[in-house]
Amino acid sequence: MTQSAKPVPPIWCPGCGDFGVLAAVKKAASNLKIPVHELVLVGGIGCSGSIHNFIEINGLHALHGRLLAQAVGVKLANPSLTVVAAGGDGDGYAIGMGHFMHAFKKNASILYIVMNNETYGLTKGQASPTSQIGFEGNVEPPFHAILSALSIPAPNFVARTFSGDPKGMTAILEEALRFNREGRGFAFVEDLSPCVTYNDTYKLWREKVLDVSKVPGYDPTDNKTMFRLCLETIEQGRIPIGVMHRPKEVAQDGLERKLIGDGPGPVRTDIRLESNLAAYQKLLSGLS
Ligand SMILES: Cc1ncc(C[n+]2csc(CCOP(=O)(O)OP(=O)(O)O)c2C)c(N)n1
Ligand code: SF4
Ligand SMILES: [Mg+2]
Repeated sequence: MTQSAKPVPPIWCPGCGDFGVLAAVKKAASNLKIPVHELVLVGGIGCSGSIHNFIEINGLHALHGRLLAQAVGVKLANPSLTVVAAGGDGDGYAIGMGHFMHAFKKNASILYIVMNNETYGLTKGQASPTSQIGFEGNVEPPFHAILSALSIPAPNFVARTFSGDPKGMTAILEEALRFNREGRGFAFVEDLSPCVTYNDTYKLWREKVLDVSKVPGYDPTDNKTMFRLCLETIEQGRIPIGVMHRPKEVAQDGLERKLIGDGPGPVRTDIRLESNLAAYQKLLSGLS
């Protein structure tokens, strides 16, 4: 068993949306009774990425935009762990974009939470890939991560939450973690997490969020339906939240199972020479 670090008080600005994510992660993990030594949180670089310092957990601070590679690595090394990657919109959708798209294809059973505040909070409020046109001189339309997620035909869990609705967020994180722990694959949850210092969107988002489960035709088992429904919701000036993809199949489809099967993974495999001598000699004889 590893020893988890003791948490320190959050250094976030009072009112930052990331507090809601911290509380919801703690509550969801405790509701599911996940032992601390089985839980790993890989943080990105940014205000959001420091979340692992504020919770009693095995934490790892990844390189900027590379938290998914590191989180998938942790899962493949020891599939019995519950692995959460958490970072910002800059981290995930700018420098980390390549890894982000591949994560849906790879489908390792980890949870990725993006705290989207539509800005680079830590570096003092520049425009990010999700910023609205006009924010800090931005002239580009915002990137919609949920639409990209839904465009990939993979059995991932996809959802969006709002820090102004902590109850809804906790329920969704709980479902996502359950999905991971059943080995069913990748879970992506984008949380709308206002940066009260550089981009205070609380009031606007509270008025505009729309729970997609209330929209006629809602069917989270069907990507095509949900892509259209979310796109139309955005075109109407609303912000879709809720579960966007909940695959029908209950197959244990995670990458770790495809690569490792039911085995314990490299971390728990006996790699001593004396235990593997016969296999080693067979390998050598094949080379001569
Ligand atoms: C390789 C590299 N490039 C740039 C930076 C500077 N940097 C630190 S955090 C950050 C962006 C943070 O924005 P986001 O991921 O949205 O997190 P937030 O602070 O908004 O939670 C950048 C560009 C860095 N640390 N490393
Ligand atoms: S600068 Fe913004 S994102 Fe960073 S802690 Fe403060 S409110 Fe949160
Ligand atoms: Mg950000």
